[in-house]
Amino acid sequence: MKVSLYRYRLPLSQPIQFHDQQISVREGLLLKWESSWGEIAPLPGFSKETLAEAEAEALLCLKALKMGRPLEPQLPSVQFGFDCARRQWPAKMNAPHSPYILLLGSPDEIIWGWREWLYDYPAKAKLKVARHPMRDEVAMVRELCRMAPKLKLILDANCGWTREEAWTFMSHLNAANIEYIEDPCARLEDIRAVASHTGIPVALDELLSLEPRWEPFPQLKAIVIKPTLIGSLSRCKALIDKAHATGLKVIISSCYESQLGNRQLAQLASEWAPEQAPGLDTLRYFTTNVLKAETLHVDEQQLELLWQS
Ligand code: OSB
Ligand code: MG
Repeated sequence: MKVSLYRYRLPLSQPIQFHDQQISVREGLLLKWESSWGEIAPLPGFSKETLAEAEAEALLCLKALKMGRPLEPQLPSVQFGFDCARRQWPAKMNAPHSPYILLLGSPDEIIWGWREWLYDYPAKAKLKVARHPMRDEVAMVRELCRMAPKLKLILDANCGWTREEAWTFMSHLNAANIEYIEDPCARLEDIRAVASHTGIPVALDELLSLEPRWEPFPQLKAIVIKPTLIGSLSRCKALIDKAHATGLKVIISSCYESQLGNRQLAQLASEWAPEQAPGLDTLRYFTTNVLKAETLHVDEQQLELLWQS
């Protein structure tokens, strides 16, 4: 059996900021298992493991396998990459449900950029909040809803508000324009409290990997699954089954994986949550492609070979 591990470095069209980390180049690993691929790309500021730790664990597991003593990876991004590389993918991948759009930037940039859509705007768009002064963000949401009255907004606070801040912001919203707010606060009990007081629907994303014992509550509308953060495909599937069993929507979402990982996530989304627009619009911020345009096969020339069995 032939296994290879590669590293990629892909420039981004604008720097992206997560918690305390900013990146302008996305780095990750691609694992080739016979002719099948998987991606290992912990996201700085989000994943608990670094790329160096993920690489060390992947190498450890591959070397153990070569010695005939297979070891299963423990880090979420490595579990996801190994599971994808060992999965049977259909010869013809499903046509993905088109993702909702992801708009990054300051409130001014978002409003300015929105003008390009004129009357032909998308049904759903996602924006980050809890990053700029609250007045500006409230004004941005109002202005977008004025320009695009049928638009449904997905807002994501990335756990950035206290209970009081979330309460203030959410009391200014008109529930009719809001699909849901992801992770308004860092604690589940605060999210429950503000959601029930304001009636604004919420979704859990980051909190899912921190709070494995979450339970549904009336304003909880959806859970966001980022397999790179959750880990093995069976763990993702168990979370999805729990959500579906209680009537929650499931949004399969990316973490700025390359085109390879994004395509696999689109396939998983079409199998696991076919009725739901996935959160896969992160590719918009890449300027080069690890896949060859004609064949959509991985362009191994662009990659740095780290290890081969
Ligand atoms: O906060 O949801 C997030 C991407 C990387 C890390 C965190 C997040 C995201 C996204 C992905 O927003 C796109 C999406 O979920 O729509
Ligand atoms: Mg989120």
